[in-house]
Amino acid sequence: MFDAFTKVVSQADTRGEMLTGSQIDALNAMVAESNKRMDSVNRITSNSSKIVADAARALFAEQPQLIAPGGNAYTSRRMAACLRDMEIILRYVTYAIFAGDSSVLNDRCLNGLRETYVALGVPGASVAAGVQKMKDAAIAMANDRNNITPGDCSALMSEIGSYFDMAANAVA
Ligand code: PEB
Repeated sequence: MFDAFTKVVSQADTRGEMLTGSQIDALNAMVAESNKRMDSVNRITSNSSKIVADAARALFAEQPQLIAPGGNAYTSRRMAACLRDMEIILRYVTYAIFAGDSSVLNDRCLNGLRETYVALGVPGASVAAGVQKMKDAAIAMANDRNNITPGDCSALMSEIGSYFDMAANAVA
């Protein structure tokens, strides 16, 4: 598991080289902007239950066959597993945002997830649709200009979006 710093160190060490000026500049810029990152993680984390529940409701409204008899989220046990899965994915996405690196998400959550879903008969494309709904809600919250000093958050928002996309693409 890497963060933005250990990733750069690991890559430099693999090549047996000193850190480059541009690597140091990039990490320096990340530190300078880190309040935005921490605020985003804080907002998403403290609204995680709402993000999961709203995304699940919207998913089941769009794909009612999932909760009809015979559907993969039918019965309370499978509904609970589904909500739990969405919460797990959101949790790992927040770790990746915090670390500024996707390795924790990839190594501990997404690796083998597609195969798990195939084996269980869980429709991966539906999980991906749910993840996309969580992405939209999370970005709307993180990018809400109320009660903050407005600034340019575009790079961070696209980074946040990329972690959700990674999760969706891993199971779609
Ligand atoms: C992944 N999900 C399920 C299982 C596992 C995971 C390992 C099987 C064991 C269990 O039921 O608990 N676990 C999960 C995960 C990690 C992990 C992400 C990462 C670290 O350890 N069904 C739907 C929706 C979707 C869904 C589309 C969006 O119709 C999910 C929610 N996952 C779902 C369901 C099950 C499941 C299991 C319904 C139960 C399937 C079953 O038992 O038939």
